[in-house]
Amino acid sequence: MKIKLYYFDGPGIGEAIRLLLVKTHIKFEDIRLKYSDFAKYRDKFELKRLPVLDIDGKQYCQSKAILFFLGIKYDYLPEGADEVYRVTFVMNTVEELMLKASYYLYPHFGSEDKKQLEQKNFIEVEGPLYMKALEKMLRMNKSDKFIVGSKYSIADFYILGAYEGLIYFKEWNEAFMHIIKDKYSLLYNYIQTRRQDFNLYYEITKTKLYYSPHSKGIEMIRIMLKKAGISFYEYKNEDTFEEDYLPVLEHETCLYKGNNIMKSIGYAFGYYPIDKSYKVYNITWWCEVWNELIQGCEDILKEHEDKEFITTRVPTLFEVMESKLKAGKSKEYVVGLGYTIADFYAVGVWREYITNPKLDQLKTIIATYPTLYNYCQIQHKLLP
Ligand SMILES: N[C@@H](CCC(=O)N[C@@H](CS)C(=O)NCC(=O)O)C(=O)O
Repeated sequence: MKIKLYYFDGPGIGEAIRLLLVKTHIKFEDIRLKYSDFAKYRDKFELKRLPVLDIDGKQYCQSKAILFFLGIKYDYLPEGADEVYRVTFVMNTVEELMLKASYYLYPHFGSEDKKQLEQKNFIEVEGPLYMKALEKMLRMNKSDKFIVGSKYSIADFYILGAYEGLIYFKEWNEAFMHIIKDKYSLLYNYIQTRRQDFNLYYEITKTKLYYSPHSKGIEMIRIMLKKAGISFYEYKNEDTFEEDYLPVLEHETCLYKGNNIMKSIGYAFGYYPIDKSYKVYNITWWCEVWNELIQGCEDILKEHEDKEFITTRVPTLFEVMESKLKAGKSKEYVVGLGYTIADFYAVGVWREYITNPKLDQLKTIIATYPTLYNYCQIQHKLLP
């Protein structure tokens, strides 16, 4: 079963669906479109709005309908009439609350006086009305760890998704968070407890790797990030950044293009030691040779070139790599006695190109260079 979730790159009404899928350990492609690009995709979707869940090509839309659908499928819907009423009550209340909160951010009346009036009304009247109703629901429930019943229901995902929106938008965060914490502590504590179930997911979504189907050498970046213990999120249909800048890694700052990403992250984690010039030379040597191989393979895959590159140039490249590896300090690492970015390049190329069935001759050729072949096979198994 292939599942894709289309939504924008932010929490919003799609977040509850993401959380349900994450909690259930369902593998899905989390396609996060940029709003500015949405016009290009809009007509693909029945109601021309997101979120849309695509299961093996069948589309499901309307966020709450999707949650009920997944809720029944994965057992997040209680059975009794009373509990189903409470789940639906919570979801509708949160939905209305968020709608009114969005008027707080973007007041629909133009003048400044009315804006202030509307915001005052939300803080003093509307907000408390809905928040008290939610807190009452939690107080009446048999557990204060879940909003309805004593296990996850779609209402919990709905609340958590909305809460992420509050954190995400600075103005909301500043305006509402202290109120929720001070006045609705039961609700606040429940959310904090539940949110811990998603620590890993939120950690992962902080570092973002953007690329497009045309980007090259993504696997080596993945290997390095995993090796460095950095969790990350992949955006594989990226088209906001110009193709020439891809891949892009957002990790504290934005790093552009594969080789720069490898060097910057590699340097930060000790995989690109620039204190020794001979090491820099050797690492660069290996990376350049792998890059040449990548370029040649890409040309073949794009059918810009016939397989002559493989039969003529590749044996030469493997030959020089074989002798350099043999002459090195260790047969386990290409430079020195520990991992460097050159090893990540090697295994990235092994996984993306050498073992690619469309480039079948490569594997036969490399097998004739035993030191290089063994090194690649061993590191492919050892590296994440
Ligand atoms: N009732 C729908 C609302 C969908 C909706 O309005 N989605 C917004 C994003 S939160 C959207 O797709 N906006 C794009 C547009 O209006 O062009 C649902 O719950 O799924």
